Amino acid sequence: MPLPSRREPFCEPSRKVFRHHNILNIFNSAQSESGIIRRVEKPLQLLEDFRARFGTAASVYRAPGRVNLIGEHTDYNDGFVLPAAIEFYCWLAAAPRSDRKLVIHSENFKETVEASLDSLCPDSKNHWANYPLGVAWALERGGKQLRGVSILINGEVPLGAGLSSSAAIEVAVAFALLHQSGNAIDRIELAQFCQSAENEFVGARVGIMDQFVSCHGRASHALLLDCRSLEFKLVKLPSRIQLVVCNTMVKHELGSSEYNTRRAECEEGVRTLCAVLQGIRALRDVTPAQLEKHRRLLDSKVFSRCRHVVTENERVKGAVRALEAGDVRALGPLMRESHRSLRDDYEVSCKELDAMTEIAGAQPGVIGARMTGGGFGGCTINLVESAAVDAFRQNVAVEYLARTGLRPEIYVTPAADGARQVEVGSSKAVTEAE
Ligand code: GAF
Repeated sequence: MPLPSRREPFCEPSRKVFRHHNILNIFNSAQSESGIIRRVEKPLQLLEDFRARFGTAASVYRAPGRVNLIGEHTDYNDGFVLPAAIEFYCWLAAAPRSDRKLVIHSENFKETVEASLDSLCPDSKNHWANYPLGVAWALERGGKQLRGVSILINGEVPLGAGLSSSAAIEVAVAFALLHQSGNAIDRIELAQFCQSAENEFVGARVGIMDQFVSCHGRASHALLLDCRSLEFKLVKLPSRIQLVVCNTMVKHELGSSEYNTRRAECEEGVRTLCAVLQGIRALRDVTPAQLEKHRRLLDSKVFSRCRHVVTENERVKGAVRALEAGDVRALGPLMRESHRSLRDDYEVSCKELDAMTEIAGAQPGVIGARMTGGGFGGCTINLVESAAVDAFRQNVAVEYLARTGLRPEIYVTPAADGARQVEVGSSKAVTEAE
């Protein structure tokens, strides 16, 4: 998330108000008042742009960003997460080449990069191209035989907003490279390749949540993921509830180094607890009662970090139980407590996220509200009864502006399907295929 090398291709060097990006504006113009998205034109436009640039026909692929309902900063502790893919995609058109080159043009950055598959190495720090090149590097290193491919990218996941624009580009590129090179697609492996690209090529020590849900998301469902075994379960979301994402318009900047610091603090906690809890490998193996019992062994800050993680894992399980029992209201207190824990114990919130959550929580029809993603800016996730969504959007926008001076963006998005090839029909209809 907030790592400079991961998100910062899209960010500025200090914590700042989010700068609008073209594609975000395009997305907003495609979102109707009711929040329903119409984007049949998108793949057709992309194919036209591709032909104009590369002179050939192409195939279209897309991979979604994500919003996390609950389970924050638990993925790299081998814990549990409950994200959903969202209807904001990284789109790309791709066609094979006769050489071993990747030629990648970003419509967002209006820039083309060229690289040989035989000598892939990171570009300058924070360059957007490190994500697609890193994915090719990870696939080749993993033994996948790739061919040269021309790629045109158009990302509509808001950049720097904590909705995983990076995972979306990684997964879309990996899917396209494998497909164009005639490789079978194993979605678990795909997510792992993308995570390795980000960890080892881009240099950001992120967990696997974002890439995994971008691969495995399902419309109308959240996804419970065990980040150790990578077993997952789709959890149906109630149809009378909408996912409403509120963008504070503050980029999650401080997160860069702080994300790694949090990871290191969790690892320190595990090292210390190993002395008294034999066999533990990660905070996933520690219960809240065990942590409390051995509190005196830990530095107070490390204890707080660990407490967030071990209690958050319990909240994820509670949230899934509630959804499966049809008791969506029970998510309210869990989301509230998750936000409080992220703010006070993990210290990854900021005043804008706190204000947004507080304002949202006071609106009629709101089931639950919390920050989502790595923190230090970005978005909140709100579960809102469908009938209350219009008033929610209006009231939150007005109150947040009055309180912070920032004009928020508020997106209503269904839970979406994971990465796929998009078949563009002649009648402008879009059908989706694996
Ligand atoms: C970012 C990371 F990329 C994820 O792996 C996860 O750790 C998240 O922050 C916090 O839950 O999105």
